[in-house]
Amino acid sequence: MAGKLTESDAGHSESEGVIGLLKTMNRNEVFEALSQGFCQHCEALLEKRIHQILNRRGSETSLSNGEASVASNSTPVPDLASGKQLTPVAPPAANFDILLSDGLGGTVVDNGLSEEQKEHIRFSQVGRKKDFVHTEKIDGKPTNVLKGLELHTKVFNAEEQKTIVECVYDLQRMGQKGQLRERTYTEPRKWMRGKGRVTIQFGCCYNYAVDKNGNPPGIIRDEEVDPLPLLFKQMIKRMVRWLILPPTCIPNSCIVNIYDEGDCIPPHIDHHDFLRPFCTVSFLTQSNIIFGSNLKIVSPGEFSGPVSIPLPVGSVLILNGNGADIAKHCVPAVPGKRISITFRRMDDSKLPYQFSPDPELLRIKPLAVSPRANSFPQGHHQKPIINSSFVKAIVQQNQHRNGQVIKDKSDPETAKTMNNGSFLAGNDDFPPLGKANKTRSRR
Ligand SMILES: O=C(O)CCC(=O)C(=O)O
Repeated sequence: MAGKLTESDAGHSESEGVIGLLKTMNRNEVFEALSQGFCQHCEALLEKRIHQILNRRGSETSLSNGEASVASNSTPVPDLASGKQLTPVAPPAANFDILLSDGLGGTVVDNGLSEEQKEHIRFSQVGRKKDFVHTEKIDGKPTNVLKGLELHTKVFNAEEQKTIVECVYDLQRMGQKGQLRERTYTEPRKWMRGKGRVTIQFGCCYNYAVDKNGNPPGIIRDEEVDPLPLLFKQMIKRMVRWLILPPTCIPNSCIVNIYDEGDCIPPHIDHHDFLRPFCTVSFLTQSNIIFGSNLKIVSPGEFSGPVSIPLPVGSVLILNGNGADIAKHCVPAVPGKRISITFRRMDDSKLPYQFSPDPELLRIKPLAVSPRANSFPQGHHQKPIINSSFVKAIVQQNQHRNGQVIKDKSDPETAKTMNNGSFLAGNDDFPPLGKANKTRSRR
């Protein structure tokens, strides 16, 4: 490679040679060109050069506190006020494109990477587990009832989780003060262990069980709830861009579950008024979700089933295929305060009558990644070529410089086998929504 990068390469003029070509490219194109297809030797050489350049820049920036820190600090973080302003307001285009925070810059030293580069790096750090297997006999046939489940970890970093959780608490306060539409916020009376989960619905009013007006379970088309908050739309955008959700099934509704310690969600299969896949994002406390075609009630808030999957904070669980439609799922009494946000796309024929599609959610494009030679069978789940050792080196270099500790633990998502059993959720487990107890604050 070194030889090829000389300006007077084998009869090529500067404008024709590799250096000449590189000079005609913008930063992102250069980044792309340098991110793929090198042999070990060339990659090592490139890595060495990058280290030299970064070291040089590191010593320069440590002597000046001007431009670099300004550039880093200028990375926009979504305004929590987004939770307060529920009428959708179009954010400035640049902010919306930048997607939450990059988590690479720290607050003091600029890492010299463009927003696009940082997004690629964050994207390459996402853990993706898609090989969940648990075989049960369904209609006499051995069936992997977990087929279609995917766990994507490290999708939202600690800073982003904090922002999202604060936003949820802001929304909860608004709900408690009666500032959200009636069926948006529901805080049931905690009449027994496991039964206190608060829910906040956006995009549609979903009825878990026949309600006081006789509405059957499903989306109530003539009922209005508040639209998706801006921050939640940014989360959706990230999940589509980072190949977690397909662009063919962009969520247009969500339900926020706020669990106190001991609260649960009983075994269920999500209603088919919602398309597949759908997903749930976890915050505050890692909890287990249990899957199986038969789940058993053990005691109030406690359930058992054949497979238990830990949901790390900041992770996204995709439910699709058998994992959404054959296996039931539930979250037993949680060990500590937990928040989850379940994003789902409504079936077009079930949209609320007043629903109008949000333009911000119409044109989300997945991040462009170069497929490896051994590309994955599902086209939208290819590993990016950008995940090479020298890009990791850039990340590590910057983490070192910003004083961050590098953790590279494998994800603890090993599924445990538990007892099998049978269970049918009663109406009692999903009380009708819309009766908010506005007298208590449980934060
Ligand atoms: O809290 C969770 O992770 C699961 C939520 C869920 O199953 C639902 O909202 O239907």
